[in-house]
Amino acid sequence: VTVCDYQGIKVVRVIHELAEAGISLHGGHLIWFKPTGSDDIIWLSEKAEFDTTKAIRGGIPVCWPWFGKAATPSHGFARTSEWTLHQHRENEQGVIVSLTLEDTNATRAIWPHRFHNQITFEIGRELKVSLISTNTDDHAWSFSGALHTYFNIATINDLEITGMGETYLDSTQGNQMFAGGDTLTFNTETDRVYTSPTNPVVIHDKPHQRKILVTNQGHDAAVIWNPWQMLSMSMADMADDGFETMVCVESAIHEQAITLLPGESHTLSTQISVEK
Ligand code: TA6
Repeated sequence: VTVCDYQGIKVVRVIHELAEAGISLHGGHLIWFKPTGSDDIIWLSEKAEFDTTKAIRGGIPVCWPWFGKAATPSHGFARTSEWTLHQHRENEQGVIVSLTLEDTNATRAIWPHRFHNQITFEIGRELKVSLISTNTDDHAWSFSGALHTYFNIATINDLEITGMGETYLDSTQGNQMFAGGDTLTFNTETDRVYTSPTNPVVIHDKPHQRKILVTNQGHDAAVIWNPWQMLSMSMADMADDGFETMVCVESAIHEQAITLLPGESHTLSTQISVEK
């Protein structure tokens, strides 16, 4: 485990016999994960901008303390904050790296609460990411958020996702609620919040002859997003055809923001494994 300079930002680089990973301190953001003998599981935009005022396009952005455009900045400030490397250690399953983020004058100007966040990455044959949020203030506060994982896929035109539950809010259709959607294929912009999530969500990547299993905890929604061509073209940090090889499957707290009393903690996690 070393901390190195990567495109002008600090990245915790993990090289282990079971896997390799890179975690940016900017955003507390995992930007690559590659189990030994496998392709990259996580998608990182070829046009990603490593600018400390922006979120990195790809990887696992940490959306916190809110999801989406509930307030400004969009998806909260955690993904554009500088996290601190707390500790790293090894066990039989691989390497565990933890980063922390606490409130500052700047965060309290946006969101007036004291907090302690710890994000832990368990890196081995599988990847588990756990975000533990603790209320260190003297009053209760509420939050939502997401582990907004971008997955690397062969092609969005030959992809199926199952296991995310039946009902969903469709952001491309005025957030109307729909039902009956437990198998999803893609032929247009897709931005859905599955509101009764089940586990695991399975990404069937047939050309790669693999399934990616995503098991979430501490969430109340599974979000699935692909921007398709028009939106890809409008994003400076995404190639025009970038949408073809990515899909986001997110562990999200959406509907019911979680309320923490002083001293209380909540863990939001996502566990990612690959089956041939
Ligand atoms: O999780 C889906 C979503 O909220 C979409 O609506 C889309 O905007 C995406 O996240 C990316 O958001 P960003 O702020 O990173 O451009």
